[in-house]
Amino acid sequence: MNKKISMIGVPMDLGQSRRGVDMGPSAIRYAGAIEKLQELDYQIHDLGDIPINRPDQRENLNNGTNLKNLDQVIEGNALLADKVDKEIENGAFPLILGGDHSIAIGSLAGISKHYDNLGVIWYDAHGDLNTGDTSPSGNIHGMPLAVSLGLGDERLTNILGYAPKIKPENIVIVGARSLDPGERELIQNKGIRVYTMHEVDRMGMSNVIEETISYLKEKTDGVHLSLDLDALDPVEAPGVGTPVLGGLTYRESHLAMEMLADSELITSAEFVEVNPILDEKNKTGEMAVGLMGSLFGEKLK
Ligand code: B3U
Ligand code: MN
Ligand code: MN
Repeated sequence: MNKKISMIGVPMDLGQSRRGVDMGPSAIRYAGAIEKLQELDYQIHDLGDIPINRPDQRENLNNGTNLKNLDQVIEGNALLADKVDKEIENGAFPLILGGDHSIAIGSLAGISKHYDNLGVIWYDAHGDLNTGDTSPSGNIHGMPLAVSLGLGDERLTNILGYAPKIKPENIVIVGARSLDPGERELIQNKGIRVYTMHEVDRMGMSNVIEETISYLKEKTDGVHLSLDLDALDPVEAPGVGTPVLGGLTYRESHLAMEMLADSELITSAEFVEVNPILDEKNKTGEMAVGLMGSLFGEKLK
């Protein structure tokens, strides 16, 4: 694993409706992210937080779309994309702290520029494959994977001036258990690989990640891990905006991270949707840091 990590916080809460997820980067830092990575001998550069502009009025809809806070989400993601792009250029591993999952739009825009065939592991209870047309909520945090495939509003898909950012056959979704009808259709039509909770239960996490690794290893030249804390069961990670019962356990998730560490496949990562307002004594922030430790090879120490 690249020993030089650039940490970038994105205090974004405008991609969804619940307040508090903008404090996610602070909660993750407070839970000891930097110390943990230093213990593992990484050289870590904390770049602080991307400035996110507050709208005068939240959820004010832009002309002709149902996308909430569109201008601010575009603006924040464009800044993030630039920052990520520069850090990769400087040879660092970008580690992005959310913020709601809409920030993956900017992360992937900045990262994918550097790869011909970027792979993406989307660790999430949701597919985040909605567009304005299929979204039940208008919340952009339910859309970043679709946007990265080049689907949806052009101002989102075209951040950094190119689209699409990723190919459907380079995506693996793990932990899904809440998919909207439009998302299911997209998964079918595009042939996106999904391990829902059903597959995790039947196959076991070990086989799921083993298959994921061999699937992506052959055809990608880098793999981004986008980890939404709501992939985990809300009993263990209660500090998220849209908890869904029946999620991944602490143990399954650590195993997944450890196997990814062993594979040396991961070239960038983000931890999103930690909402300390909804949390119990920063349990979810601490979960994020624990998983980060495993992803960066704690077991091997
Ligand atoms: N699929 C729903 C709900 C949702 C997506 N992502 C989260 N919740 N965290 C939507 O609004 O698109
Ligand atoms: Mn998500
Ligand atoms: Mn989710």
